[in-house]
Amino acid sequence: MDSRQRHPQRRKRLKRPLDSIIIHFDYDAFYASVIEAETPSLRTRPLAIQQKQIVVTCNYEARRRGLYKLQLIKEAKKLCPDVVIVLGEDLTQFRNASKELYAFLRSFSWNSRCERLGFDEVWMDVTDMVNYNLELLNPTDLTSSFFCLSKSDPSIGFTFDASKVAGQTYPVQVDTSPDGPSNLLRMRLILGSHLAHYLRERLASEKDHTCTAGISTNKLLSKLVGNVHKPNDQTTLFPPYNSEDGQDNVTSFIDSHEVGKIPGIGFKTALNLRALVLQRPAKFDQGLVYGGTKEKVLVGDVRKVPDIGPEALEQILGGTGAPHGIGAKVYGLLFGIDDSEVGQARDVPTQISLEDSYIRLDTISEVKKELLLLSKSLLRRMHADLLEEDEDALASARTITDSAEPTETPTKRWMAFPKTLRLTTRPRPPKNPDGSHNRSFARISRSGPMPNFVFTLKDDVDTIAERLVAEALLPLFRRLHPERSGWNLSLVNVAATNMVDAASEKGGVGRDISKMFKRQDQVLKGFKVTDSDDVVPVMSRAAYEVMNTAVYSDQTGVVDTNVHDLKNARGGSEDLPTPSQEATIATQDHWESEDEEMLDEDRYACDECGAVMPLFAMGAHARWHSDS
Ligand code: TTP
Ligand code: MG
Repeated sequence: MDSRQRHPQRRKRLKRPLDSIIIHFDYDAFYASVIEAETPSLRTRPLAIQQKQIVVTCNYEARRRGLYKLQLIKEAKKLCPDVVIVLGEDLTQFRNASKELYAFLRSFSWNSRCERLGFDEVWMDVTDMVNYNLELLNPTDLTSSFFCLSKSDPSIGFTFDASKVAGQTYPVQVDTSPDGPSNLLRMRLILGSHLAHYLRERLASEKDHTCTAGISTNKLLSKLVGNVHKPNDQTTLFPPYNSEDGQDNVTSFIDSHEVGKIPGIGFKTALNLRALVLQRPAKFDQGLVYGGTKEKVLVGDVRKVPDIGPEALEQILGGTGAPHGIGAKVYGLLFGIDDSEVGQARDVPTQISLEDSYIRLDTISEVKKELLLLSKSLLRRMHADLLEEDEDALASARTITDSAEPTETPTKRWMAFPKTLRLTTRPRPPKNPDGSHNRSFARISRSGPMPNFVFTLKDDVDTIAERLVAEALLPLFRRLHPERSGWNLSLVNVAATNMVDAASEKGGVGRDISKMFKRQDQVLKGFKVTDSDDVVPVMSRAAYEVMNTAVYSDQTGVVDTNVHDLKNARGGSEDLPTPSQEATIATQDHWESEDEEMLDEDRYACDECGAVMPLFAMGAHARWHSDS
């Protein structure tokens, strides 16, 4: 039965909301640029960053010589024998640089709507700054305008020519005359383009990083339009944005994208959409790292499917595992409509999670060793991400001396504390009767309260880690795998979740560790930790009252994976796989749910080494095995 018969509704043209102005930043060759900032002489050399056997990124000099992201190191060396290769397995310096650049951009924001995706992308909702400056424009003298960066100090800002857009535009030829159609939106986008230009220049001159920017009315379009001119450039998606007949710039822009390149359309959804258009599965190009599919199915092709609409898409894409309302969401995306908000800046991640993958992990003593390594990394990350300098150290010290924890060193304090410790494993299933392996297998997890002793600052990380393994992780492990042997794990993940914002606690618990411990004890007593695979701690009424100002959120925090893995921070866009390491920063909306969608079903494990990756990366990975 074809889709027309099943879904007899009419095709609708959607109206695009135009209220917001969003800038998307993507740092150029980010890891390479971090290395170059440290060693500027490398700027003129071809430079590649290596993780496992793969070039995760390379600078633009290397790209000029034919190198590309996710190329095998071996090939890169063959192509460019003088390439400088730097190991990028340790993410610390990239994480730090990312935080610093993000803080810099955020410092300009008025509304704190500033959201990071992965390490090297940031969206800023600059609607308020743009609208404020729109009011300040003098229509009779646009060429010498002043963009005000502070509402309280009118002298802070920069001069600019508001009769012209800054940087590039999509389409190339645009009408900038002051009284053409879409005048207001055009002016607001022009203001956004100048702000983006200014911020990019400051980032380059003060932080030594160039970036690429996209300016439009939502997260989706700003991210996509930024890609039009890379690197070190910017592109504004120019009006008209709406039309009766589809003759607007958004339609022509979005229609030319392959469906798998649309952030928010995950790997599986893209497969389904291609199959919908082709009426059969699309052919894959196994040999390509970036691969995707041999048969490109464009957004425009999907929109032309007869009787396509939100309900039809819900029927095709909905079902087990798919988020509710996926049909309406995807239908909107096909029109370039994305109503997800730019997330409010957050100082702490909502979750910290670390994992490693294994070819063989099947004895308790090995498991203990790995749990210890993961626990040490987890604790270091908790210290790095959740502690801040305590300016009130003396005051805190006085309080602490009266408390049960008199020897705490009060120079740092917890900004947030995770209430739950989660252990996840991915056991390899036994071989099928015909000797084959299942390609993808599921993760299972158990959770329990995070023990209080992890928050102490008087013991070193190694000591706390040992205790964490013995007293919390091994008991969780035994619940997951009660048998002493007979299992073989391909992955272990240790996570600190259910982050509670200390500053939002009544009475400023975050300022006083001893009080926090006491209160946390009370709170944790209220947990009913269940044994389900998807543990959501349930709080008693009393515990809820203690914690009534706390923030509960399921947003993903930070995940570092030391495996060949998918860069699942990428909002479901399938052109950005990560072969080795990943870092995920919280997002609050469908960008993340798509990632979640990718997490288990769309990852495939290599039979040979257990490395996990999306289907389209498997060809390259197999090639790597045969080469190595
Ligand atoms: P990207 O933004 O994809 O790449 P880039 O910033 O290096 O280059 P571009 O100029 O094209 O934007 O990724 C950001 C960083 O993430 C990159 O510097 C290295 C890291 N990364 C991985 O760890 N794994 C991957 O698979 C990719 C593609 C990137
Ligand atoms: Mg980048």
